[in-house]
Amino acid sequence: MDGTEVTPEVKRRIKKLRDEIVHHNRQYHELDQPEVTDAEYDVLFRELQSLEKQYPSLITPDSPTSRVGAAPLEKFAKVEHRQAMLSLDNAFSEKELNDFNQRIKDRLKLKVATVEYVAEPKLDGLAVSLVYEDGVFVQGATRGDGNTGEDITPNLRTIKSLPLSLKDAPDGRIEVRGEVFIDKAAFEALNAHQARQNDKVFVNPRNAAAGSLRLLDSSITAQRPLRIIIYAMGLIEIDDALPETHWDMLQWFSAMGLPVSDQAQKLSDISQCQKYYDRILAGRESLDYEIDGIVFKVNSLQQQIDLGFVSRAPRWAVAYKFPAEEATTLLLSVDFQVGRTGALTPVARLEPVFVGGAMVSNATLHNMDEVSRKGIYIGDTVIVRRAGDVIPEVVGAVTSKRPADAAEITLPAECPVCASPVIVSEDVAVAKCSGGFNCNAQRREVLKHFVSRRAMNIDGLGEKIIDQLLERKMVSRPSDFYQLTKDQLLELDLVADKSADNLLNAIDASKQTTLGRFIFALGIPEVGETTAKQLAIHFGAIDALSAAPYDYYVPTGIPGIGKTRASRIVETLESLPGDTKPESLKEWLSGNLTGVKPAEVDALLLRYPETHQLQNLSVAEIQSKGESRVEGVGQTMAGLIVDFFASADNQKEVNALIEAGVQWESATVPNDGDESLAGNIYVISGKFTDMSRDQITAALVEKGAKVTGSVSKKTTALICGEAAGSKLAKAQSLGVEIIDENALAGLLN
Ligand code: 5U1
Repeated sequence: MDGTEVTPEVKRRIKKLRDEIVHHNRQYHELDQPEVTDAEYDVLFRELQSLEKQYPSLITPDSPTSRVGAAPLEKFAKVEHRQAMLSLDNAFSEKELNDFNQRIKDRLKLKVATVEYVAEPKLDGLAVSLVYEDGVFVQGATRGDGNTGEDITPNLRTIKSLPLSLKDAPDGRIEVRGEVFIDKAAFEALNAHQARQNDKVFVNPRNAAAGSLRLLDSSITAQRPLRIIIYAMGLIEIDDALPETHWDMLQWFSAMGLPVSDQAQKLSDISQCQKYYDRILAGRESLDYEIDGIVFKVNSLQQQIDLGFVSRAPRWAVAYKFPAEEATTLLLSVDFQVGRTGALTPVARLEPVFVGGAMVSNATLHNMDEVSRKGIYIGDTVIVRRAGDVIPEVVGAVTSKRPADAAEITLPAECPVCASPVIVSEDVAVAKCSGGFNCNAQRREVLKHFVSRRAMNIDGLGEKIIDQLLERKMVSRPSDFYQLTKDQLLELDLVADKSADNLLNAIDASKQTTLGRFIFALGIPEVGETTAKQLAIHFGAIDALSAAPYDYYVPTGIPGIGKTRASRIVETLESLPGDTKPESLKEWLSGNLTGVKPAEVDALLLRYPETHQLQNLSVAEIQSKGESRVEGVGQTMAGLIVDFFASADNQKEVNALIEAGVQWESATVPNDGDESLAGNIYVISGKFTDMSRDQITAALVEKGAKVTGSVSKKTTALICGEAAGSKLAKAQSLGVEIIDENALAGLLN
């Protein structure tokens, strides 16, 4: 199809391409059932674009190519609305809703009959008007002041759910009104993208939608995930008769391909309206998009005409608003709260404001990165958000209202609770108090976490009691709970005889727990309930967990060797003769490992210099950055777990808890019933050739033994490899038996 002469064949091809693209758009954007891949879609789209470039006379305003945006505008042209764009009166209570219904009945002189309504969620977006001429979208405008808006046609064209032409539309003019908005998930993704690009992040989905629609460069709008829902008609000039009810009008719109709310419902009377409101309010969080209330409209269009308007708002409709989820207030100051792991969280102290159905005077600012990303200063007027049960947060600042003396929010150099230095590491956003367990705030949070329902589940040990126990120095570590006496508890305020007994019973009952709960209760940074369970299943014993080194979790392997090559290497190594001398290994490997570079052979030998080591390698050990052996435990978390158990204080506390009687059902590691080492306590130290330290731990634990981190008089034996160091000296001084690798093999067989 060369040349510029328009042939019937070119016309047919263009029509076919447009039909196909419109079809695929619908399958993808409306029905979520794509029939072609993105690449296949792109081929069709590009062919249409190139044909339109070649034959500009064939470009039509409804061509799907117009969705990618047009050349940037200098400014928006004004559009006079031939029929004013109305606003809505609000209702804020059931009484106000009933008053609205009564006014309608009075005006319509209906004594007993009920009024039928249609309910639709009130989207929190931007109202627009769309004009279709003979079924083709020709103009779209903002509401503006209701009489004059701005022509944003190129921007509206980019919205995938807005049909550029209507199905089976009558000739003439059809004007409809609706709301442009952004889904909650798409908003989060958009903001994440904006942040990555160092571009402006939006305060909420409404602002993102409004900002995107009012861009002079519609090719940027085309990249924004905008949606539209149509809810009313504007001026309609067609020969056909119009529907008689609002409900039928919505069905008509939908049949023409205009998107209408899938939550719209016809309701027989006003009591049904209240029920609808309650239902949608309760399920508001599960909707994909933000709504700020419900719009109720009289269903009969004749009744709507009879009722008419008062100034800018129709008498036949009302917006029954939900409690606002966002409000503005003053940021008075910022305090820093210290969490269980020492993380400092900036907390905004606010002039109290009613938001999301409650008074809010504190809101989280998450961390200092968030503070600078949001550009918030003390003294600012800020937007506060409280949705459902979510902790209130400061969304952003109203910069136009910033006072001259607004002060920067700065991280304190010292912990506000214990005055230890605050540490900021480069790789994580959070600042931390370095006081550890000596910091009262951290101590308090550790204790609260330990007793919490999902951890040790000690019923009745609330915040107030923990605070008193801490103040009176009756408890400073979790294991101290198990030493509490009734007399001590009776000294506390609000603890009577009966509740002291209950508390002691609850503490005692908590001793019988599960390994997963116990690991979770320890409060290892980042280790949540699920990971704690995974660790319990994987290791089956606390000793095996505490002995596992970093490399155990995330094998670091040989740089550059991926999973496929690692599998091939492991397969080949199976044929490595057992009697190969170390000095011949390099030759054997170079001759047998195909596709492995000499530098990689060297790296392999450096790490595994012995024949038997090479014969027993796993894919995970060779693969560079192999997958974690424990689900959910990546490099960062592995580091935190290892650090936790490397601390002598933490080891001491784990032992103290076990000595206090905390216990769980036997290990989840499969065991053939051999408990021959039950009751024995081993310590492992040094380097071993045949087994890794965690393999040794697992093998001992499987036979019922305990493996601990430090040598004491209770230690049965020290399993001693090469370069054992101070543990060996301690074992010798205490007269503890010392077992070498050969003797260990005998113990385990
Ligand atoms: N769902 C819905 N939102 N909304 C907003 N319907 C609706 N109707 C409106 C407005 C401003 O006005 C009509 C009364 C035309």
